[in-house]
Amino acid sequence: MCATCGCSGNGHQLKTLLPVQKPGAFAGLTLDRQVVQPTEVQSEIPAVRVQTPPPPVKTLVELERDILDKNKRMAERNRGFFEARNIRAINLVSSPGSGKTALLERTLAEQAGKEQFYVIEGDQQTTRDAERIAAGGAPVVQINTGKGCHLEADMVHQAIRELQPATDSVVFIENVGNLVCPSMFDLGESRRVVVISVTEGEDKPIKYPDMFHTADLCVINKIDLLPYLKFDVEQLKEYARQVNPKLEFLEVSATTGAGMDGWYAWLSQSWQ
Ligand SMILES: Nc1nc2c(ncn2[C@@H]2O[C@H](COP(=O)(O)OP(=O)(O)OP(=O)(O)O)[C@@H](O)[C@H]2O)c(=O)[nH]1
Ligand SMILES: [Mg+2]
Repeated sequence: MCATCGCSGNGHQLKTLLPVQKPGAFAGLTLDRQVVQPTEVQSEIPAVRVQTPPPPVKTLVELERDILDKNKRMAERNRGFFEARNIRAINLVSSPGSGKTALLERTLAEQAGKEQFYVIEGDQQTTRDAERIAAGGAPVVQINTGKGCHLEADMVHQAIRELQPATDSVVFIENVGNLVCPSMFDLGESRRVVVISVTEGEDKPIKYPDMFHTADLCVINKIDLLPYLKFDVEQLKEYARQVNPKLEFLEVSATTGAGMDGWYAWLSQSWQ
C-alpha cells in the first residue's frame, strides 16, 4: 500500500517473458502470487480468553515512514547486488506515454552487440511493454502493480532473482508512468533517469519537483515534434535546474534516432 498517495496495491504479479526474435510471438511463465487466507483450526482444548492490549494506533505519517523505511532496506540490498556485479541499473521514470519503452526499444536494437541488457517493466496492467521488449530479444520481466502506482524495491528484488543479470550488464527498470509516487521509492538503482516529452509542457519540473529533484539525468524525448509545437526547451531546462542544479540533460527522438549517440555515451560511462 502507498500511504502517501492512497493507492493500495492489491498484490503485484510477476511475468517472465522469454526473448523472441519475431514481434508478437512470446512465451511466458506466469508467477502469480496467491494470497492464502488463514483457516480456522478446530480444537478440542477449551478456549482460554487472554486479554491482550490493543495494538498501538499508527498515524498516517508513521505508516508512511514504515513503508518507506522497509523499502529503503530492500533498496540497499538491490544496490549491493548491482554494485557487487558492476551492473548499471537505471530507473526510468516519467508520466505515461513520454516514450520510455520506445527509448528502450531503439537502445536494444542499436546497442545489442555492445552491451548485455535486461529489462524490468512496470505497469499497472498488461504485458504490452514486456512484449515489445521481448520482441527485441532482451530478457524481460513484467511487474503488474494492480492498483499500485509505482514500483517498490521488493518487486524489483523478485524480478532480479528471475532475470539473474550478468556481471557488467545494464538493467533497465521502466517504472509505472506517473510523475509523482515513483519519486519516493528508491529501487536500489545506480541512476535515475526522468524522461519528459516535448508534448508535456515545459513547466513539469516545477509542478512535479520531487521527480526532477531525485533524478540524475533528464532525457527530453520526441524532439522530432518540436517544429509543430510551442515548447521552449531552454525554459524546461531552467525550470528543472531550479529544483535540481546538478541535473544533466539529453535531447533525443526515440522515433528518428536523433541524439541517441549522447544517450549511448552516457550509458557506457564508468559510474564507480
Ligand atoms: N513523434 C515521436 N513519438 C514518440 C517518440 N517516442 C515515443 N513516441 C510515441 O509515443 C507513444 C508512447 O510511447 P511509449 O514508448 O509507449 O511511452 P511510455 O513512456 O513507455 O508509456 P507508458 O509505459 O504507458 O508510460 C507511442 O505512440 C510512441 O510511438 C518520439 O521520439 N517521437
Ligand atoms: Mg512503456
